[in-house]
Amino acid sequence: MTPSDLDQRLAVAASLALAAGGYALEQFRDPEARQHKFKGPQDYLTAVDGEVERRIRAGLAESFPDDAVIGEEDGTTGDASLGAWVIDPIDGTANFARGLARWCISIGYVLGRDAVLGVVYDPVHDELFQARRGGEATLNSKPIRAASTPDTKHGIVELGWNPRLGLEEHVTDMTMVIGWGSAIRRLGSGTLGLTDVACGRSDAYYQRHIWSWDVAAGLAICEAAGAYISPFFETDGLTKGNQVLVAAPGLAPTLKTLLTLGRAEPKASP
Ligand code: LIP
Repeated sequence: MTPSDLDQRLAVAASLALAAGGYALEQFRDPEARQHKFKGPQDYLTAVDGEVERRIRAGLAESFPDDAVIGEEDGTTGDASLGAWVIDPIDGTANFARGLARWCISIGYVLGRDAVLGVVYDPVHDELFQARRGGEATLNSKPIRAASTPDTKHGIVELGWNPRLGLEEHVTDMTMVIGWGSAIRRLGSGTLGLTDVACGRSDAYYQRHIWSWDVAAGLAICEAAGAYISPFFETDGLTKGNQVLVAAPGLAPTLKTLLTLGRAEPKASP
């Protein structure tokens, strides 16, 4: 895929994220529209998730009818082995459902073992993150870079969690990170956890198991912003998920220790 192909896809993805974000924001402001059910323990689902994914899929099909698409709600269409769009229509669904303003729309493109482009839109704050391989990462068209924080003693680290993971794994990770002198947080959107690293609002995001749609766009943005990104897609991350670490360069050497503990096997698939 040429740089021009990537630029064309990036522009379409940004346009679709902005349009779908306008719809999602209207729904977010309506408590009735935020009614939700559960796909599993602490795994929220709203009607907005499905409608946002439908709108994005329709737009991609119009511009790139031969492209494969993997979405959190509607699965895989097309041959993803040749590259695929990877969509999380609403990341941070629990926050969205409960009226907390920390959620976003995530559209990435994965080619082989690399996330080669990503668009993340936070409609509440009107913040559009985007990047493509070989280009710069931007927030509302302004360049962003990972923080220059020198080490974990001066760091803020977000540890993602979900009930698919065992309590002991999460406690182990918290104990290690606090032991390295970092402050920890868990804010409920893995995608925004990654973009926080890309723009320097935090220094790392780690989660023992997370799905490809949560991270595909954020990984492309973090890589372009100069952050360390773990090899999420080197095994079967696209279909089975994987552990994910993104980190400011000063913290990466220490935090990579977390990766040696290995991917947690989810208790139940979605
Ligand atoms: C969320 C992830 C987050 C994880 C949550 C949930 P969703 O994605 O972004 O990292 O901890 O359990 O999976 O379900 O809101 O799209």
